[in-house]
Amino acid sequence: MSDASAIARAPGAPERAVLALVALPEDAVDPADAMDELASLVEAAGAEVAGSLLQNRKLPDRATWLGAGRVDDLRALADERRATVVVCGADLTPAQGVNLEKRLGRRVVDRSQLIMDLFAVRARTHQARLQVELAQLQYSLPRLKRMWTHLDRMKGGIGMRGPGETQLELDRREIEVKISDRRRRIAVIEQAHALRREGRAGRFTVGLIGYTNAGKSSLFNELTRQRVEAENRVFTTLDTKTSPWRVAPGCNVLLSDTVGFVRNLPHHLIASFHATLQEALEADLLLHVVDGARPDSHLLIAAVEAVLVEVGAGDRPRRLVVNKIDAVADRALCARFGSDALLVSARTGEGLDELAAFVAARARVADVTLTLRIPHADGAALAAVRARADVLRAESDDQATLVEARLPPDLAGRLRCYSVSQ
Ligand SMILES: Nc1nc2c(ncn2[C@@H]2O[C@H](COP(=O)(O)OP(=O)(O)OP(=O)(O)O)[C@@H](O)[C@H]2O)c(=O)[nH]1
Ligand SMILES: [Mg+2]
Repeated sequence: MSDASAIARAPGAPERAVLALVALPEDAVDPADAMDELASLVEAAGAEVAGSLLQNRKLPDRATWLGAGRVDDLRALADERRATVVVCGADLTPAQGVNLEKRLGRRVVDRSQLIMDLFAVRARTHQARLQVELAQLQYSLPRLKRMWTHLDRMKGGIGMRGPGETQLELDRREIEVKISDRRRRIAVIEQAHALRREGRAGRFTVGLIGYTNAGKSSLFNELTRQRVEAENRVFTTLDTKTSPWRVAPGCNVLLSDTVGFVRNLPHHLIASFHATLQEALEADLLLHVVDGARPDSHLLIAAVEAVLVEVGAGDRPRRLVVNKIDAVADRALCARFGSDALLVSARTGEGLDELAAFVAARARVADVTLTLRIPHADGAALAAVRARADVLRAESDDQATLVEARLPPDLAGRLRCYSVSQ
């Protein structure tokens, strides 16, 4: 994977992109917001936005996505702005891609390619790299006919990084071999993950999920006192990190931070990021983090819910956490999130105690209250109680410590041999 290629540059200059969007009557998202989001994805991929064109249509054109007249306008705009690439804000069929490239005389990148490309640039871990590669290879398979011989010189730009770059030379068989190789390597990683999760059996786990840039990593850092990268840009996090979070005295849960979602996340990406997402999605409780300062937050919430359903996590217990409350001028507006929503700010710390108390209550639902007589000889058992149980009463004699405590179920099971409860 040619991660180092970054965005294709004429030496020194970022790639110049013209954006195109077809607004359909059924679109929930305001076209201006959709265009802004497309621009932020393009900029995050390292290109410069040189212009944009929007067309309202009842349906996309089967052959060229945009209507014929608008394709000519787009060509003129791209020529005038000296754009090296045209980025379309939706997925194109292989035929639409070929036709548009011919008519526009430059590379055309669709939304899936753009997002996969962005993931390719951001991927830091071996696992994330393999997962993006797999998605890109699968995407390229039905598009092999799209031989951009006329554009051969322009390798290495958005949508061309990673295996896409070699798409022109590889035949289907080679790609299929690569796909099965990546699948095999990802399966090995999935096994390691499953083992790690097994090791945590019995611990209450909490997953932070939400739209990209909602502030998940910032919250994770505040709550677990860790340092994962948090940035004002999309898709900063592409892997899953899990750390203990002390939600109450004697109550530690495991908190996971993971990759953010975006609307219409490419299916291939969702499928290949299965291993990464699994750790967060299998949590006992999901905290759905939304940027409360964004006026379109209800659309972001809906987009995240749609991805959850797609990955089979639509029925996981979850709670809405409205972040960036410090940036909301009129708090009354937060009523739209419903009375169950937890209002927080990772920046100022507001609401984080309430969030911890909420999670502690959930984690403790299954707790068992026991009175244990733990012999001094079993120091490990006493240490485990001190670390993971809520100690209500403790007294020692010369042989043992008598403790009354609320214990998580796995620990209660292990220590039941010391129980003196009725
Ligand atoms: N005002 C304000 N900004 C915040 C708050 N929490 C996070 N941010 C900012 O929001 C931006 C995104 O934060 P991240 O924590 O990287 O967001 P994320 O959800 O992990 O994003 P991805 O990993 O890209 O999905 C950063 O610029 C943060 O400084 C908050 O409570 N208030
Ligand atoms: Mg993050």
